[in-house]
Amino acid sequence: MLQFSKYQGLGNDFLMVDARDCDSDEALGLTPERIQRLCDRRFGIGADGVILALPPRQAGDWRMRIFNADGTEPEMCGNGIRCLARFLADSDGDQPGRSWQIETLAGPIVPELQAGGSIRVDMGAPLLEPGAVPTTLAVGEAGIPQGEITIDGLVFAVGAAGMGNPHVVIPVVDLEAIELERWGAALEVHQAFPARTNVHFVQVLSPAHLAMKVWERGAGPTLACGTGACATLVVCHRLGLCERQARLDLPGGALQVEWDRDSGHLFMTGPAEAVFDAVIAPQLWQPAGVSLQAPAGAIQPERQAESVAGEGPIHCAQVCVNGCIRPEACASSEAQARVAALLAASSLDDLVALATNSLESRTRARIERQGGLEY
Ligand code: ZDP
Repeated sequence: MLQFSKYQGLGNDFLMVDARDCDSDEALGLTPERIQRLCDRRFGIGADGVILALPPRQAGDWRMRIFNADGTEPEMCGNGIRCLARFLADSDGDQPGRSWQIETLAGPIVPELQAGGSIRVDMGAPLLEPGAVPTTLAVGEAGIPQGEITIDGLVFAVGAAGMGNPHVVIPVVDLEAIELERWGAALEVHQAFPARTNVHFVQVLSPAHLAMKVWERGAGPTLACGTGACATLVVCHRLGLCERQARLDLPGGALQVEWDRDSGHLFMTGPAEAVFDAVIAPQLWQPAGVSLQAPAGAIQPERQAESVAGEGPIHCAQVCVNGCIRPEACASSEAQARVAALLAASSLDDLVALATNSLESRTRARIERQGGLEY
């Protein structure tokens, strides 16, 4: 039974999985195909991505992995890390002032709970070397990768910045007039961005107030993008269009972003909210076309040979994916016997009540911490 929680930050929504006691990332069995199915808004749960809270590998408190709705794995996610901070706080009972060092593929990122419910994140320094974004655009007068990109005969003057993940930023006069679906999709896969890119159109309302629209790599149009808001501020500031600190209005709401002069780091402040806790339905977790009942003897030949010949412990999560291969020696046979006994002694109603109680106790704890909202 895989529990997850859905969280959203300015309408950028994620399925959060607490895997902090998981020995290996692989043991979770999260494949690109499963991620696509979970994130599907009609046939699945619906989300812009899946986020895992994992044990640290270096000096961090925890490690985060994020997957886009298409199953690809970006380096970082600004809205996602705010959601992760709120999720950790809800799970562990943390209070304002608490911060964590979170390991990501973009390096350590530090979110901090603020009084009033928002989360301020030290997003690190932007990457402005073309190779680090990555982009083939050369560094221009503004000291950032910049240039002109032509699509269908239309010329876009663009700037780029990396926040661990790639971003292209296009200042425009009228945000409303932008055909996001058309230009976002084309720019995401433009050859100037070999790892594809997130795409942001921005209109300058005043030097401390920007409005933007987001097309996310691997997810399409989303309501907000935290790394994108930071990249947008950097590009606009370098182009002389805004201050070092600004409010950025996204379709899902506003973020405050500051590019600190001393540290060179970006600080992003915004909300993150719990939506619901639940359990993934088994059929959503199965590989397509595979029944829930493991077919007898359906073991991959090389794995079978290895396990029969091999001594020592078997890693069930890897070797026994299609069913237990050595039930007589299975380390978890005792656990299996307990489950079998529970199933034999419980009605379906009892089991549903059991699952509901565990979710309900988590929700109740959260509500109590928030000062006792009534349903
Ligand atoms: O770089 C990418 O592939 C993005 N889709 C990752 C997600 C970024 C996000 N929008 C953010 O808030 O930074 C979640």
